[in-house]
Amino acid sequence: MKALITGINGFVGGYLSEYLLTCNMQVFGTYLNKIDKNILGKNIKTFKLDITDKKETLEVLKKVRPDYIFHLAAQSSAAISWKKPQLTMDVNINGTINLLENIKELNLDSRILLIGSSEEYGFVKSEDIPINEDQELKPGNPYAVSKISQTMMGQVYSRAYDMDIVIVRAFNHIGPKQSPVFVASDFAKRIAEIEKGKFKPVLLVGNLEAERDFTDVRDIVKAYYLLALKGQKGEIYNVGSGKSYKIQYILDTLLSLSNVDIKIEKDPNRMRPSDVPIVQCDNTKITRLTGWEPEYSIEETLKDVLQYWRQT
Ligand code: A2R
Repeated sequence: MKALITGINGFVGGYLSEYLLTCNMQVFGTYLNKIDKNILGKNIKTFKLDITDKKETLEVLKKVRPDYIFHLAAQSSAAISWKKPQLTMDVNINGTINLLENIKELNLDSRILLIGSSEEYGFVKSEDIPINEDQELKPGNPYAVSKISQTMMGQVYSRAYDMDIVIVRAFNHIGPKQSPVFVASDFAKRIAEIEKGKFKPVLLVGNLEAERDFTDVRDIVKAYYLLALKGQKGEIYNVGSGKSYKIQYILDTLLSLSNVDIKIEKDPNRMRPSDVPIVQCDNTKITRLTGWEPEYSIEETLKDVLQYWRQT
């Protein structure tokens, strides 16, 4: 079976490609900029592709004719979406439309997994926690709006053209190699740098009270694989651990793994006034369908994240 991963060079793409190879899939991937040398060494054929270019996208699909498409390519940061809303819409919405239109025009029967985000739910009230797939959508940033559009286009194309599309709403994922724009990587990277004597022992933090559902990226990619195999056409599935942790717990766990004495200072620039207090996934739908369960504990994941930054 042939699997095409758009955005193979990203955080999730690296783990997903490794996992699919272990499942005996033939893996193809697209990247926008420079390809990671770790991917180059593997048995994976890669294509340079800007997903906003419909013709380029067509060429890749014609060459691969994939059985499965894992559409990860995106402008994936909510923070960047405030600075680059047009780019975010272009890549996340028009890029997805290019992909879907080309698959339709080529008459491919590929199963397509569109990766959306828990950000689509946005401002959820505490009584609606944990969040299930029927929750009303109240997006709080341009990224969330772009992913809502992607999800809705997926449902519309699945219904109107009978395309084999399955939609994911992924909650926060963490793990080694994640960009330090995300909180756990940010803390771990700075702790590792302090340990190496590169900075004085002070860690700047934002809102430590927010509670988020963190899942190890190595568990996330298994969920994507299972949904590719078993997901129902046109359906949306939450992917998240079902447990939520305060950012304070992430910080305390990382600090407990280090021997250096670090002073914590609040940084007003890192405070987001619109932070939703709790995000927690109701994962009943995916667990019932596939039996998926996360295997990594948050403590194991954080240990691996800190270890990664120590070695980097
Ligand atoms: O710059 P590159 O080569 O690393 O590629 C990025 C790729 N990408 C694009 N690919 C094609 N055409 C574009 N115009 C374009 N813009 C960006 O998407 C990058 O490697 C990949 C996304 O990877 P990350 O930013 O690391 O996201 P992550 O955490 O792997 O998330 C995967 C998916 C995304 O759809 C998120 O929105 C969702 O899961 O949560």
